[in-house]
Amino acid sequence: MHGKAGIDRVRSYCWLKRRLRVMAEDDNTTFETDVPDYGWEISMIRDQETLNILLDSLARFVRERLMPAEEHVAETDAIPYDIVNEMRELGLFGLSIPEEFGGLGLTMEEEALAAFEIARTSPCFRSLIGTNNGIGSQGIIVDGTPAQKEYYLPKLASGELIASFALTEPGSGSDAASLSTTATRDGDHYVINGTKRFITNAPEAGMFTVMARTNPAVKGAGGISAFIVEKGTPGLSLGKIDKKMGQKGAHTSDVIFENCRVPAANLIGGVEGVGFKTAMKVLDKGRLHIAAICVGVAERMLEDALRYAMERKQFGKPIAEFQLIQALLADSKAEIYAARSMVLDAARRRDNKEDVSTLASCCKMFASEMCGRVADRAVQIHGGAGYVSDYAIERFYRDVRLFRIYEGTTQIQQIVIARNMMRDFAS
Ligand code: COS
Repeated sequence: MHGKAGIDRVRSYCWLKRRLRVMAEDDNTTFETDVPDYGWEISMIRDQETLNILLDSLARFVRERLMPAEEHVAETDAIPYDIVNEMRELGLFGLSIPEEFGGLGLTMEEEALAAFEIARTSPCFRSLIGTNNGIGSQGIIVDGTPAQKEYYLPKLASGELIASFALTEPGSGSDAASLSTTATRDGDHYVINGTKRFITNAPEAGMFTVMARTNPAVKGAGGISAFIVEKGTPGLSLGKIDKKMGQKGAHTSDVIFENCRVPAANLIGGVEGVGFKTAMKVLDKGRLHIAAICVGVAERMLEDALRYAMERKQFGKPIAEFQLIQALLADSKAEIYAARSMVLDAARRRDNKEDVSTLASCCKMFASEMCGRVADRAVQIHGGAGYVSDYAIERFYRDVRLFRIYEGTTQIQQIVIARNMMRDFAS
């Protein structure tokens, strides 16, 4: 099984390599990597050459296919079907799904490096593949039964199925353990009732990872279990698509369960009462991934701001030559570098099987707040042009606001970090 997966992987990389060569021949450029040299030894990378090919192909895909489509996607609030298909062909839905289930099986560090590249364009593209690689599939990966893994993961890795993570409810956001959706055992089924809110990719999803209370007598985390619920299950319906501030092209909606009967075999891991812990483990990884995305988006915004500052002339010279503009550029560069270093360090530690709950929250908090500051400075550098939609920065400014909120607000990250510090001190 592993051998075959390895051959498939090499095949797919060879295919990528061939495709890159064809692309390079088409535009008469030489075939060479344009992925930055990160300047330090990357310890957990298993195969640097194939990783470079992957990162290079992502960089080119982002530059040549996704960036030119940004405005169209923002206007239509939809990612064109051919782009979704190309994302499938490139294996983007299965980046972090284990190779034995048809994914690329990237380590966390490799995934972070891939996220830096994918995030250099509108975040909606990442959002579409993000749930399959992250919060939508991870519950099955970390705690699923062998049968659940074998059935669902290959479909998620290929992009045949889109996964969604349904934790938040109208009355339960930051206080996730207070959720009130119920799952009542009835023979060899569970009957689910309740409403989930702001669920990313719900309109596109073929399956949902749903946290519901199986034991109403236990009010907190211990009464919660995690389920896989497929689209089309009677009793499952969606609310209208939310009108969001930004991230057009990525969709969220309510997911409503009314006497929705789910086979008992869909209880993740086959064990009741551990669903909250599954969700927290999923979020540890998700928070690290979002932090990596914040780094990539910030790099893009700074690149746009630098270009503008070099081209825009006032008082007889490019505004980049003024020291107050230089301060905005330099502060952003330094903060991005700090966030990048944090993310890679935490990712390596996760790959080394360390508990990174605290570090993932540190990364999510710092990188998302950093991203907000970089967006603000980039708008400032653009001046009046930054406030109108002719420049991408107006869109990015709205898009990145979400990073400080979802997968745990900055305030929740602070609570996680401080609580873990106190727990470690006490022990
Ligand atoms: N990994 C594994 N287990 C974890 C864990 C983690 N990272 N974090 C908590 N747990 C366990 C705890 O050890 C505890 O288990 P025991 O009862 O056996 O000791 C259990 O889960 C409950 O944890 P805790 O008591 O810390 O839960 P709280 O209700 O106090 O709150 C917070 C936890 C606030 C951190 C949690 O609700 C949270 O992250 N909220 C934000 C939710 C969020 O990010 N929403 C975004 C939606 S997804 S886009």
